[in-house]
Parts: sequence; C-alpha cells; structure tokens
Amino acid sequence: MTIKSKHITAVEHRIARQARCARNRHRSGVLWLTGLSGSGKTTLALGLEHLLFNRGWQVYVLDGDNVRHGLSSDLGFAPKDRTENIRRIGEVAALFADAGLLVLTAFISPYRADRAVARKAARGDFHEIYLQANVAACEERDPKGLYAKARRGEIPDFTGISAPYEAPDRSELTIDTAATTVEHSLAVLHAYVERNFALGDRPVA
Ligand code: ADX
Repeated sequence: MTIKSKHITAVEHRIARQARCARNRHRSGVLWLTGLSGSGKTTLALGLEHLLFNRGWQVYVLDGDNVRHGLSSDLGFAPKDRTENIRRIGEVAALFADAGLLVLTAFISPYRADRAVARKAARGDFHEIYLQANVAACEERDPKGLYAKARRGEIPDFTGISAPYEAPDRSELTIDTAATTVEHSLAVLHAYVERNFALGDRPVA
C-alpha cells in the first residue's frame, strides 16, 4: 500500500498485544468469513459472537450491510468500490485484533486479491473461512429477496448473478453451509476457535 502523507512516524504502544491477549486469555486475530450473499456469513458470525461472548471472550462482528451504513457509506458494488471496502475492513479488523479482540468479519469479499490484502493487513493472524454454498442454494434461500431482484435486472453487479465470486484457494477452513445445519456449522467454527485462539484455562460458562 502506498502512503500519501509525508513526515509521519509510527509510535510504539506501551501495552503489548501479548499482554492484552494474556488478560483476555485468548489470542486475538481475524476470522474472515467469505461467501455469497445468503451463504450464512452474518448468521454464523453473530451466532459465534454470542456464544464466545457468553464464555468471556472479547469478540466483535464487522458485517457488510452494517459497515456500508457508516464507514463504507460512500461505496457501491463496482469492483473498485468492493476493493476499497475490503481494504478498509481489513485495516479496521487488524486494529481490533491489535487491541486484543477476536474479530469476526462477514463480507462477501468476492475477489481473491482483496482478501489477500486483508490477510496481509492482519500480519499473519488471519483465518479465511469459506462458506461454500453455491448460487442455487443461496438463491433458494434468498433471505432478503435480492436474488429475485437481481434476476429481474433491478440490482446491477449482483454477486453470483451479474458479478463474479472468486472462491478461496487457500482458506483455513471450508464449511458447506448448503449441506449442513446452522448448529453444526457453529459447532465446527467454535471448535476451530478453541483450537486456534484459546489460551490457558478458561472459566466454564
Ligand atoms: S463486498 O462485495 O464489498 O464484500 P459486502 O459484504 O460489503 O460486499 O455487502 C454485501 C451485502 O450488500 C449483501 O449481503 C447484500 O445484502 C447487499 N447488496 C446490495 N447490492 C449488492 C450487490 N450488487 N452485490 C452483492 N451484494 C449486494
């Protein structure tokens, strides 16, 4: 990334990230959920956040539809807008991770190169979770009625219909959400988080 400002010098924090993680009794990092609209990103991110919060974790969800009401309210769905959306979220997620949180992101993030940029921003603490539901399954669910609108030509650049989705080739975890229940997907995600982020003995909720 190029930096436009000149004469800027980064400062060292006096509280190390490890100290924050030790206090929270879990590692911090980014769990990056990617998949088509309707693949279950928001449902699973919110479910996992709830479950982990109740067990004492410092956890927060960044969600596409929400972020597009604020931080990314100036962006649409053209490729360069999506790239900028994901760049911003990647940087914000990295900051949250630096603050000691486990960040769950729920963005379509259709371009491999953009996800690679987000991965780089998190400097290694990035886990790409692919929610592998195909267009037919997502269209069948169509929770917001957007696929029907896109088919009628009312939404341009709609992912899976008139805009591409590039499936991950290096995801840390893949869940076929078309072939499994929400409860089972949540259990898989929870087990993954415990394996990769838990530290020491935690209180039982
Ligand atoms: S991303 O491509 O930049 O990652 P993001 O996750 O922020 O997308 O936003 C996707 C959400 O915006 C979808 O869940 C859907 O509700 C809504 N949406 C509106 N227009 C589109 C579109 N053209 N393509 C995909 N999603 C859209």
